[in-house]
Amino acid sequence: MFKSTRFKSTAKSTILKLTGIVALPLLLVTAAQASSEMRLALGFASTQAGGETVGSYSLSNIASRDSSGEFCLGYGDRTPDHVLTLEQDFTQLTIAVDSGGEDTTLLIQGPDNTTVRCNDNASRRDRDPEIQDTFAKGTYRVWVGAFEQEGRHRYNLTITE
Ligand SMILES: [Ca+2]
Repeated sequence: MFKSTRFKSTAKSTILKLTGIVALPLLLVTAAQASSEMRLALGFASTQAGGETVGSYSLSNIASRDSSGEFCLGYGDRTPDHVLTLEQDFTQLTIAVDSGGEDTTLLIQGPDNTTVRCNDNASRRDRDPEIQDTFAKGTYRVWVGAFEQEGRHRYNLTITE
């Protein structure tokens, strides 16, 4: 009788421990998949969104090169970090990443799946990326990657008209 109670108690505590171990990775996956959403109309001037690079998904899986032949580099999550909806056509937008000196990359897909823009380094001295272009009205998916796999870098994404 004593032995049986003791066994039950041990079994219960093992189940609780297992539940704890299983629940943690599920929470982390959910957090990594959340995309920040932005809607921009003409005249917004400038806006920012923060984030952190994480992941082992090679962004070259989305496109190996962009529409102008630039390589799509870096690693991130399978889902976009930011979803950007433009309510009108913009003759010029600058989308820049600032991680404070780390090596990050940028991939923008949209408004259709086949149009991709990529950048690794804004300049020879700046390893954060920047894309300046004309953007038609529509929804764009934005990935900020780390140049090295699993690289974790906090960044600010700045969009300027
Ligand atoms: Ca870079």
